[in-house]
Amino acid sequence: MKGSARIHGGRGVATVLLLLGLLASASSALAQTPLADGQVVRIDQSAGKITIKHGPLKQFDMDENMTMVYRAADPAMLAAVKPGDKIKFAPDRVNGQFTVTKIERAK
Ligand SMILES: [Cu+2]
Repeated sequence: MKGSARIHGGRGVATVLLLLGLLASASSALAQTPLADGQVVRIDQSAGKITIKHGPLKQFDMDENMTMVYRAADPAMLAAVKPGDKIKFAPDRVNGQFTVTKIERAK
């Protein structure tokens, strides 16, 4: 039938998985920002702050490479990384403060 949305083979499966993934991330408020690449410069665990060197983050009008301090949404997550580590992190703005809501070591 003309105009019907027929799903073909593997591509259709990939599309469905992609949609499921989008739905899953949409349901989690913290997953709205994609993970950015960065490198840990400094960690101040007692203050719950981490200094990260990272590339442009257009969503925050950061147009070039920079090194800046982020608040950790949960100071405990700073224990998983150390200065020099390459990381993937989720930057967000919480109450006007740049905040990292997720950090993982880049593989
Ligand atoms: Cu920045």
